[in-house]
Amino acid sequence: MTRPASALLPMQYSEEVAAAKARGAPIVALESTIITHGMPYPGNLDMARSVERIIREEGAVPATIAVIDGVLHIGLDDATLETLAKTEGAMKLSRADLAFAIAERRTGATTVAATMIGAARAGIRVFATGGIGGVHRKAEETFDISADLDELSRTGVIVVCAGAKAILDIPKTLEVLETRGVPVVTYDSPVFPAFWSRDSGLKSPLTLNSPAAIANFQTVRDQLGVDGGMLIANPVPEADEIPREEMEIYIARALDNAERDEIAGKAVTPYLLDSLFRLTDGRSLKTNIALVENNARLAAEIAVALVD
Ligand code: PSU
Ligand code: MN
Repeated sequence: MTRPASALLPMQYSEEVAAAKARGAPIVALESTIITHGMPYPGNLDMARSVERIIREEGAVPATIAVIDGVLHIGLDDATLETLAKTEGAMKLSRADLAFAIAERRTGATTVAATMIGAARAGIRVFATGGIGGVHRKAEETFDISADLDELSRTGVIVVCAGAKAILDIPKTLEVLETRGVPVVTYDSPVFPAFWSRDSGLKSPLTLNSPAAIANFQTVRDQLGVDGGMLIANPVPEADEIPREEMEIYIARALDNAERDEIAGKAVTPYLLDSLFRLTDGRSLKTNIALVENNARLAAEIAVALVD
């Protein structure tokens, strides 16, 4: 059945997020593709719960975003979070198909791009994730460039991540972000991080050392009328990192497997992540969870600084 043209967007706030909006409290958006396509169960559920807890501890309210049976949810209650973490057939939604899932009453998890759209629609300015999509290696042949990069250039949300994964071409990813006018700010370090590792071998375009300075930078962008998002890269804590040289060996193998299995399109990133979990005997998952938790904390601090 189609909906009448006059109907409002089917969008639902969790009670906690609705209350936070009503009192003007800081809110941090969270994506759901990392839950359904980024990590295996039950580690994915543990991660989803712990990032929500960390955001609350820091004085903000978490809003995990997903499409459930055609409704755009801004904030999930714990039972829904658990169901989603166990769901096998969820769509992986980006700008191209977020509206499709709502129109067709499907269930889908939001990538960075789709989460930014949902967050902006809900008036949420800060979003925490693990890693963003970017320019894939050999993109000059495959044209595989994540829609996350274009979204960052057009949608006004601050995205806190741990850098770009070395499964991507990091120099090309930074070039595209520069071309599109997306500020890339590394937190408390002059070098851009590479997800599992603190050092990508590349200098960060910009560096800031406090959540207040990041909030202030955003305020000046607003005053200047510069729209679009910004990317905050937060290096993984030293105790949890896997050195770059070591990861590179596993990454080379994962990329070989992907080529052999002729993986393309949306399936590439989930395939590579799964391959790496296996190749590292789950060690990459431990690091992945630690860095998302670290990002959730910083995102909450930025959200708090923005409302102060
Ligand atoms: N990086 C991760 N885990 C993830 C993803 C990226 O460490 O789960 C997901 C995010 O949702 C990101 C998406 O937006 O992969 C990018 O997919 P693609 O490369 O197909 O655009
Ligand atoms: Mn892609």
